[in-house]
Amino acid sequence: MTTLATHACSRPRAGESVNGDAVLVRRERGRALVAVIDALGHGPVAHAVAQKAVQLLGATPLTVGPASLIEALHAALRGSRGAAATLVVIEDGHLRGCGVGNVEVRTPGAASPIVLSRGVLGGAAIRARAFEARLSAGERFALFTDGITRRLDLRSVRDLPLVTACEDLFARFAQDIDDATLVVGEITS
Ligand SMILES: [Mn+2]
Repeated sequence: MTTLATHACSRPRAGESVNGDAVLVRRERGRALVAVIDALGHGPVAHAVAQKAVQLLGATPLTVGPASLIEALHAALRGSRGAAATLVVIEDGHLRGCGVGNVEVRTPGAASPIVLSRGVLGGAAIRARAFEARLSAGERFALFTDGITRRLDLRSVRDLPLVTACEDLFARFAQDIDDATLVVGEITS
């Protein structure tokens, strides 16, 4: 069984009091789900959409797999302003994920370049493609919204403990112009 530690940093765009980004980390038997949602726009309406996504992901069994979780989100957000989301399910040293829109994922050991599907969850038809990577003990991955610059480099903090590493990256790469969210996960055994 894979043991996973995570740390998340998230804050609303400057001038907003609620966050249109959301993070969910959830464990179910031998599996762990890490999901990052970025509802379109920002402010209270985006916040409500992101929370709806969290609620749905909190109530869906992880056995269905990442592409089905994304499809369930797509259906649940229909009629809303929509969202981008990327999620990964960690199990037995494997990371399997799926994303629609621009929530980025960084992971070592990916079998092929990770391609996120275009589109908006809740909007027009999407094609949910899953991606996969192997993760060994001590390895880290990151999910982050577009409030964080893509220059983010996990290797630059590899000697720091997980919490410090996440906070350091967030301090350096989060921007005030959008809600910003970063989750770093580490396989601990
Ligand atoms: Mn955003």
